[in-house]
Amino acid sequence: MPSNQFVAKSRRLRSTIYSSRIENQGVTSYTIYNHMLLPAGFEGSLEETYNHLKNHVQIWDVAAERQIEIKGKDAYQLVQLMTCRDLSKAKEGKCYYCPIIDENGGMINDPVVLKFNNEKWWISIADSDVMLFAKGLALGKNFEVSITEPDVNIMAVQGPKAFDLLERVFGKEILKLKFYNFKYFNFKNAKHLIARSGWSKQGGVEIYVENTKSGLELYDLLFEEGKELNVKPGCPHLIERIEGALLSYGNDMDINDNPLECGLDKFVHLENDIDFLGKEKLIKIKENGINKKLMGVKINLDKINLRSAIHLTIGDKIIGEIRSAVFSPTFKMVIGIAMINKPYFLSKDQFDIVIENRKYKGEICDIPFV
Ligand code: THG
Repeated sequence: MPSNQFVAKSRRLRSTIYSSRIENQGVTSYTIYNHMLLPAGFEGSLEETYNHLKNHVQIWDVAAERQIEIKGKDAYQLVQLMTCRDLSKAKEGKCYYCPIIDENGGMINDPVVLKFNNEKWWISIADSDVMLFAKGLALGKNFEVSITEPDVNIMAVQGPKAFDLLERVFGKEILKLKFYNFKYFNFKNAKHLIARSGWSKQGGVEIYVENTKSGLELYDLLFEEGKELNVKPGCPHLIERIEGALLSYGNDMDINDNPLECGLDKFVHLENDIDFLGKEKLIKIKENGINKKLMGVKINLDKINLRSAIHLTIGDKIIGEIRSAVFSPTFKMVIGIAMINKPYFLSKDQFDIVIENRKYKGEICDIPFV
């Protein structure tokens, strides 16, 4: 079957400030994220780019992680209304991974939230229209806030040699940046917000570029200075992110799942005196217990290509569905993230999965994978 379909680019499927560069650097596929191009592959096999990410340093165009800026007198109240994570004691200059939920506790998004001060926040969103949700809430609640999507284009520097590279450009000061903290650093007459974060478990930073000219000069310099370190362009990596159990909104979970079902209990604060949508619902769900849960699965297979969720069965019974999966060179089998129904997530049962009319055996396990 021929498979040379292309995505037709247009203003609506927005390019990023880095698109022309990565297209000269060997990007081979895109996905669409927040109505924007997000690179999904570069030259070399998936396993080669995986090994490179785990051993060297990569620069990623993750501009599709859009910022929703909430500014004004009621900014804290609005941000808190959207998330079940207690932000009442959040500190300026820190990032917070936060489930955003609706009135039923359903997941709307799972962004990184940046606190500048009580009256200015950025919500660094995964793939859903948080700005519209925030605007609706602010209008309904008569909040005094402005809600915008500023032109911020993140480039991530990820991999074990990320700080070797960053030190060459920003000096020793950058080494002091702590995990999930952010600070402004000067480069060529502009300041760039840099956070120690990123969608890999290999370490590194994300540079929130607001000044395009300076940002592109920085992008080029990182590649120049990184030659000795074997720097390469890259993108969020399917194998690495599944092995690290970093969740992907829209793939692993959506509005039909609540944060307790997603295993995000650490970020669900029901005891405190804060006001957020869906709080009563989540309290009830916690009391009654969840009916399904995101779990790991391991399948005796040497490749898989998931386009949509596939049912997992025991006998005639559907016990859940696999939502993301990939062959892992580390575990030497297919690993995946699956929503498993009660009571099967409690016992680590063996299941069957049918792919192209053939049946394979797999087993349920905890995530992160060990
Ligand atoms: N960085 C920024 N914005 C983003 C992402 C990012 N927006 C979209 C998407 N990624 C949001 N989703 C996630 C999912 C997981 C994590 C971050 C964003 C993550 N989790 C860490 C972990 O699980 O180890 C840390 C969580 C914590 O302990 O606070 O990093 O990557 N700017």
